[in-house]
Amino acid sequence: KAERTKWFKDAKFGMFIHWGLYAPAGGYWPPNPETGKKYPQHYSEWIRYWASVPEPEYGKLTKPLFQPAAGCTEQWAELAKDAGMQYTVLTTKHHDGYTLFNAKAPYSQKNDITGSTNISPKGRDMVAEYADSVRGQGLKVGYYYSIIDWQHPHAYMNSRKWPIVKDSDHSIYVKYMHSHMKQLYTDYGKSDIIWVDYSTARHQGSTWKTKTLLSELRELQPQLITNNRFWNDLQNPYGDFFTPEKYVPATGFPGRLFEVCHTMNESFGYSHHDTKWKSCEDVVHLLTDIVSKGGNLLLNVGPDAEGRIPEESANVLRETGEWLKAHGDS
Ligand code: FUL
Repeated sequence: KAERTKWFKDAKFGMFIHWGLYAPAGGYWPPNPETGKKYPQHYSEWIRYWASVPEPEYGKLTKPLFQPAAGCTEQWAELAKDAGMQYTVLTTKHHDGYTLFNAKAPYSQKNDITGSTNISPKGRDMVAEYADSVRGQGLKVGYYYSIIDWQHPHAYMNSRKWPIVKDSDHSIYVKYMHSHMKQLYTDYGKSDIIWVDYSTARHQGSTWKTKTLLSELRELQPQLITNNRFWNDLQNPYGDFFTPEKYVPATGFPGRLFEVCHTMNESFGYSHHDTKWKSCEDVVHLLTDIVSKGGNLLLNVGPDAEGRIPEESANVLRETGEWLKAHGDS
């Protein structure tokens, strides 16, 4: 294990990228900053939940609003490199259930939802573009995947808010989710991190069959390291690293690897109204505080509907890279 995680321990600084259908909504529903209602909650990637958006309205965000510009992932990777980051993690599927890849596992019957979860534009695969760009800069590649799923009719979380299926069969969702994750670590070359997201006992961890899934993923790619959110509760002792979210544990986690995930403003997903940007000084303080406690910083950017990282955050990240070059030891 020490060998497997060595690069991660040394890496210190990575880029988190939250990008999906919540980007065109940008914290408003209907998805328009002039006419929509503003949802002031910090996590814009939760808009589907905050505004209780059902199908088919939510899926309509794909066309024509979600419009990744050609080469946008190249810009992300260059920026990560310029900022002095060593790795990146992209949301391949967030809680809203839509995927940036063309998932081979389709929705299953016994429900009214048809069609694909794929939001990549026709003829493109944003996960492939991302992985190529990031590897092209010599950085390590990670995928965030949400086990929580507000779309799939047989996922627990879905039935809590949108009771679509009466006789919900959770095993259908488990198969679906396993297939997605295996696809991610089969079709996109050698990768480095599994960043799974769900975390509380409420979501009934043991029923996801994560132990089986993890051993299957490790068989596919033995070098993979994983966060601790495969299991119940953020403080659980499993996985390769802990994942404190938007806070720095006072004394770190002695004897354990950890990675603080934090945001450039308040939200992870793109938000039109969240302009509380950190300065370069803020980022340097955060990074040095975490690193002095033995952890990594996974700092988030939220590209907009066209895949552009807001200039305010891009500028601060470039400045941070300059600072690191001048003051860092590598
Ligand atoms: C949380 C999610 O609910 C947030 O939206 C975000 O992705 C964060 C990193 O993890 O659990």
